[in-house]
Amino acid sequence: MKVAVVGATGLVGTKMLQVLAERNFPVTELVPVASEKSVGKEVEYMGKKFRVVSMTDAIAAKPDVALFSAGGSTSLEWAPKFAEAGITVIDNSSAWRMDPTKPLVVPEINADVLTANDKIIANPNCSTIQMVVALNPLHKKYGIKRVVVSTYQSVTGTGVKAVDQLMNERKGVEGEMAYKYPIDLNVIPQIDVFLDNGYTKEEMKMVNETKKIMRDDSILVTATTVRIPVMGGHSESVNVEFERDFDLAEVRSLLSAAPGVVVVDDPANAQYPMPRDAHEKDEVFVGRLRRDESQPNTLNMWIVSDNLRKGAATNAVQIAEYLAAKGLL
Ligand code: 11C
Repeated sequence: MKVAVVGATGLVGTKMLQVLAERNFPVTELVPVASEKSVGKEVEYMGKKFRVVSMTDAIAAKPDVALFSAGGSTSLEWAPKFAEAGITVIDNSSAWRMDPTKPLVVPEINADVLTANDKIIANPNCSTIQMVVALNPLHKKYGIKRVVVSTYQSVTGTGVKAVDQLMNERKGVEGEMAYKYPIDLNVIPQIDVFLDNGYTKEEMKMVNETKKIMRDDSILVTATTVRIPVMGGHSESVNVEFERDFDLAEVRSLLSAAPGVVVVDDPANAQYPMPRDAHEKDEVFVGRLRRDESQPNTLNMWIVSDNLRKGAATNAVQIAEYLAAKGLL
C-alpha cells in the first residue's frame, strides 16, 4: 500500500512513521509530505531515509491513503484535493471532526460507520479519544447520564515548540514561548482559545466529539482542560453518573475486557496509571476506580494515555488498518 504522511516532520507525523513501522502496516511505498520549508529534508522510516515532498507532488504520487497531521488550515485546503484525487485522508486536525458528512472514528467504538465512500475521515482530539475508549464499555452496560472531566495534559499536545519551552525553562535558557506563561513549575488552565461561553475550544471538543463518537447526543459532558509540565501523556480525572447502578467489581472486569484498555488499580500497593508509565504505549490506562459517595450511580476514575500514540498516531493507523482489512481503501 502506498502511504503518505502529511506533516511528516512534526511530533505527530514522526510518531505516525514510528507506529506504521512498529505495527508492520503493509507500506509498499512511503510518501513523506511537509510544508514548502521542509521539502527536500529527509525523514527516516524502517532504517531508510526518505525525501520530504510537497503537497502537489504527493497528490501526483497517488497514495492509497494519506495520514494528515499538519494543522486545521492545511487540512481544510488540502484534504479535499487529496480526496478528489481518490486518496483516502485520515486527518488528525479538528477541521472536519464535527462535519456531519465526515466520520469521526475511534476504531474500538465506531469503525463500523466507515464505508468506501469516506474519503476524509477525522481522527478525534487526544483527550477525547482516551476518555471514550474507557467510557464506551461502561456506557453500553449502565448508560451514561453525565460526565465531569478535568484534564492534566502533556506539553507534547502543543507540539515541539512547547516541549522546547519546558526544557529551556528547566535549563534556565531563554527561548521562544509556546505558552503565554511559564509552564515549568506551573499549571495553565487554558488549552486552545476561549469561546463565547467561557469554555476553551479543547473543552468543547471533549463535549461534542464524545457525543458523535459514542453516537448518543444525550450524554452530558462538562470539561476543564489544563496544561501541566509533563511529557509522557495526558491524564484525566473523570466523574461519571450512570442511568443504572453498577457493581465496582463488574466495572473492573468490563474495563479489563475492553479493547485497548489496561486496568492499573491497586491502591494498597500504590499502583495507578501515570504518564511516565503510559509513555510510548498504545493502550489507555485506567485506575483509581471508586464510587462517588456523594450521589448514587456515580463512579470516579483516572484515565491516562500517551496523547501522541492512542491520542493521535496510533488511532489514525488503526483506522487505516481497519480500512485495509475491510477492503475499503
Ligand atoms: C492538546 N489536545 O493537548 C490538544 C492537541 O484538536 O487535535 C490536539 C489538538 C487537536 O493541546
